Amino acid sequence: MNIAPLRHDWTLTEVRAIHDLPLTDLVFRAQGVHRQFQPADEVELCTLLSIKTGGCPEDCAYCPQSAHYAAGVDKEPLLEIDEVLAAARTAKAEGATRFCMGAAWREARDGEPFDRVCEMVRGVTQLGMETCVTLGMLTASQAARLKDAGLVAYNHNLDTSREYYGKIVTTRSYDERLETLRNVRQAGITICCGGIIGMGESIDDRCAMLVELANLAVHPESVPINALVTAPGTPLADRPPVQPFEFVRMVATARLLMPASRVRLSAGRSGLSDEAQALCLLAGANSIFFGDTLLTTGNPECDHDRELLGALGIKPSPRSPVGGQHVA
Ligand code: SAM
Ligand code: DTB
Ligand code: SF4
Repeated sequence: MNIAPLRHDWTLTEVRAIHDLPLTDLVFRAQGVHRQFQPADEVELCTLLSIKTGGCPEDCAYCPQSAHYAAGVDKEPLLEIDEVLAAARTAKAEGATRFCMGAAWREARDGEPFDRVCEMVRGVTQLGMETCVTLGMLTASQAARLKDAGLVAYNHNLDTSREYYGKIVTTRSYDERLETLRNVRQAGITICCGGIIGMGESIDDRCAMLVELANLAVHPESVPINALVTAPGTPLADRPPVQPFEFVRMVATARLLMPASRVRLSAGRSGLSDEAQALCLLAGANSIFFGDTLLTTGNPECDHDRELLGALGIKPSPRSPVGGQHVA
């Protein structure tokens, strides 16, 4: 069978045409590509931990951790290394292979807290888990230090299209996001980068975000597709829920554009039925956040996820040797 080469020259028109295919055609095509590039019956289990919660200086309109809004999330100090390692051990015992630590920071700053995060990465790596962190903006030298500590992946989302971005965040620019992604790539850390749907953006905005991701020189090894989890007190608190088929379309389009990447069915799974989740897996999702909480909001319970995967005959994927992929 001919395997389609990875492309980095997608146009918005092309991507919109894919996104808008009849759903059965879209899912059929996405599943075909999925089987060329990915084991068909495996899903990665990634557990999240908020290592520094709340009080963030950024004004991301979706985020309950922003200090600009009264979302009822208290500001807490950076966790101690032992607390984080205990959580990672539990996640491993539950069956997760990847552990992602998130901090409500605008940027990583050199000093004791950053040194501590490096030690957390070292410790989680020693447990045999694939490590990911998301700390906001990162310089080249900070990226190099995280790499040295064993970091596999850095999560830094574009969130939406360049055009819509200013409606969601005003305290940093799209180009600053892209610069951090370059620093991460240069350090030899894999990239986890995706976005959120359901923030009032148009379908073109969704497709334009996927174009940005797919036209990076190397595709992000991991692409989280989040549906907005509405948080009371934030500007987006009253957004209507994302319709399940919209989630399916985003996942399938991401799979078709970035065949060798892991596409993660991320925040918003609690609002999906088991059947809708199964359709997302059929459309090419092969990673989920696994654990009863995301960072500050809820997620399906581990027992329920185990039952669902069991019923579908899908196995948790073994840890990947380098956390990813492929170079284009
Ligand atoms: N502060 C860092 C940053 O913004 O890069 C790291 C943590 S931040 C919580 C990580 C990502 O979580 C955001 O980029 C966003 O895509 C996602 N996120 C945050 N709040 C969300 C929500 N309410 N619903 C869906 N996704 C959300
Ligand atoms: C990502 O794309 N989604 C995760 C992770 N990367 C860090 C975060 C989702 C957060 C949902 C809202 C919350 O729990 O605070
Ligand atoms: Fe801060 Fe990240 Fe939340 Fe934005 S998404 S407010 S940067 S924690």
